[in-house]
Amino acid sequence: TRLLRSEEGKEPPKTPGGDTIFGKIIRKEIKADVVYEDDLCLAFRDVSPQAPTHILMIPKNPVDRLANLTPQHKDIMGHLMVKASEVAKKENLDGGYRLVINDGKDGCQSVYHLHIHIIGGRKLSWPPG
Ligand code: IU
Repeated sequence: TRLLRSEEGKEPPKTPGGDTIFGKIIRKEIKADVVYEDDLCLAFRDVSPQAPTHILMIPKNPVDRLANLTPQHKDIMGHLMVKASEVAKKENLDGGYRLVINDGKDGCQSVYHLHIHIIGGRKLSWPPG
């Protein structure tokens, strides 16, 4: 049987560094339900939420995937984590929540603009599939 769209990873693009749908969201060419924004990052609600709260936190300066991080990304990755935790607090996820970064096809990555999923609002299971 076919997997649900949300469970499917994609092969990375042949030419990395290209624009993605998240670039269009950053430039406001596509509407999104933005919950936090600053010079470095943007957080918006996932169009296909997998839990009562499902937000994506992305860097404005795109990095395609976790596998391609370098030491120069240390500051931005720290910023994304700290801001994700602040967003979770604002969403009242006091009982707990999860941050997820999918990498590559086997990791179920479908958009090649690195993003942190902020998932909560219900009891989550472990391990993930
Ligand atoms: P993934 O980790 O690359 O699989 O996550 C991509 C997410 O982006 C996924 O949860 C989609 O529902 C979500 N998304 C979105 O919020 N808006 C879009 O226009 C597209 C994908 I395309």
